[in-house]
Formats: sequence, structure tokens, C-alpha cells
Amino acid sequence: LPNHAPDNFIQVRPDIPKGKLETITYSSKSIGVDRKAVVYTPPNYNTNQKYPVLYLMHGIGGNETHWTTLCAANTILDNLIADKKAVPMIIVMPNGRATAEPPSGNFMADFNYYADLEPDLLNDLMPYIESHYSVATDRDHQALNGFSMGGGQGLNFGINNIDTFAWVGGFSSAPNLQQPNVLVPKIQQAKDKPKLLWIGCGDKDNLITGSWNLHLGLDEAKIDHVWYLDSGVHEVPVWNNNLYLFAQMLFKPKGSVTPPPSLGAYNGEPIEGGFGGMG
Ligand code: FER
Repeated sequence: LPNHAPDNFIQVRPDIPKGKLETITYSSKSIGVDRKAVVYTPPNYNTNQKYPVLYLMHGIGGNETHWTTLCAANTILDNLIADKKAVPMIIVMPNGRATAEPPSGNFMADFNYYADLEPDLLNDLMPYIESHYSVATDRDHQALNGFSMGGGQGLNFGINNIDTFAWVGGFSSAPNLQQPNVLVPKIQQAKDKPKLLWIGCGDKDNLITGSWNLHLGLDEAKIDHVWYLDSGVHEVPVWNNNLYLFAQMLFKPKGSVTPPPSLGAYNGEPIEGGFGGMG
């Protein structure tokens, strides 16, 4: 893979088939409330075949629409699939703020609600998706990732459930990302190793320390992973670019895609500022 997407990667191309976006509502027993998610089905979605699924989460202050409004997940996948660079897949974008409490003015107080997505995702949303869409349900066909709070969720939940998700990552993960001493042993003890463990971040993002420490911990434990440094702060272009690259590695045989070299550079020093705005 290249070290960055081409300039036009989020442009809507009139000449190619498009996937569809729909908003679903499922009843969450875990949270005790009806909840929404946005589902992308790829171009020419056909129920005669089973599709792999990527669960993709947003940042703090966000909701299930952020990956397709603030970011451009559907356009990125339409373009990649048209160019045969990504396999057709379903993308499920949950609301990562898992609570019956209505959004408040102070979204930094929502931190803990993001941890509560784990049972909702596994016990409510995934069964709903499996009964309403033509999806494969084994670990080799299930991926989990997100940006910022969603990146922390992707890595925390993905590593806690390696038997469910073989493809796991985080983009610009927020401070909800667990420490290497929690995450690394879970990978070491897992029966099946991840097929892809992606840690991506902007090289000027002041939240980079968590991703960096996990990368170092994985290196020390000799656990195979992709460490991808983008050039940028905590911002949408980094998340779109990470998705462009990550999606091309998904659901493909190991070794068939060479991971991207980093674009940015980082030496482990704390970064001041660099917080481009909330997800
Ligand atoms: C924090 C810094 C960033 C934090 C959360 C975030 C609650 C989340 C950022 C995002 O999701 O964009 O200290 O703690």
C-alpha cells in the first residue's frame, strides 16, 4: 500500500455503482432502550452471498452518522470496491455512546458510556445485523475499528474478543484505550492471533501517547501489528486516510497486501496542542 491515499479518494465518482446507507433501529437489552446504527451495504448487495462485516465507531460528541457525514466511509468504500482494491463488505456504524441518558451539553462526561457499548455491540447489535443482513458470522469475516473514542473501543473490545474479531484496529485512539499491560497479555493468551492489528495516528496528535505505548508494548512482545503514522493532528483527514488504507487489508489472505509505510514521524516526545477538534 502507498503511504497515503490519492488526492481524490473521497470524491464521489458519478460513473461507479454506489452502496446504500440505511439507518436501523434495534432494541438493546443491554442498555434498555431502542438504539440506532447506520448500515452500509456495498454496490450490488446480493443476499445469495455472505458478506464480511466491519463495525466502525465514532468519536466523543458524535453519533452513528459521523462516519458518513463528518467522514466519508461510504464514498471511500464505493471507490475502493470499484477499483477492486477492497472486497465488498458491509459496514455497521453504531452509536458508540451507549446509554439511555439523552445527550447532555457536557460530552466529556460521556466517557464511561463508551465502555458500555461492548455488551450492546456483542449481544444486541451483532445479532440484529446477523438476522437482517446477509453476513458471515465467523471471526475471519468480522472486523472492528473506529476513530478517537471509537479507536479506543475498537482496540479494547477487539482484543477482549479476539475469538469474535480477527481484524482489529484504532485510529487516533482516545484515552479510553487500555494500557499495554492489559491488552498485550490478552493477545498472548488468545487461541487464535489477530489477522490484522492496526494502530494508526496523526504524528501531531496530542493523544498519540496511548497508541505509541501500545505499539511499543506489542513490539516488545513481538506481536505482529501495523503501526501507521499519518501526518496530521486529531482530525477527519487522518481518519478517512486510515480507513482508505486499513480497508484494503481487510478480509484478504495474510501477506497478500503489504502494509503502508508511515507518512509521518514521531519520536515519543509528548505533543502540545495538536487536538484538532472532537470527533
Ligand atoms: C480526553 C481527550 C479526548 C478524553 C476524550 C477524548 C474523556 C476524546 C476525543 C474524541 O473522541 O475525539 O481526555 O477524555
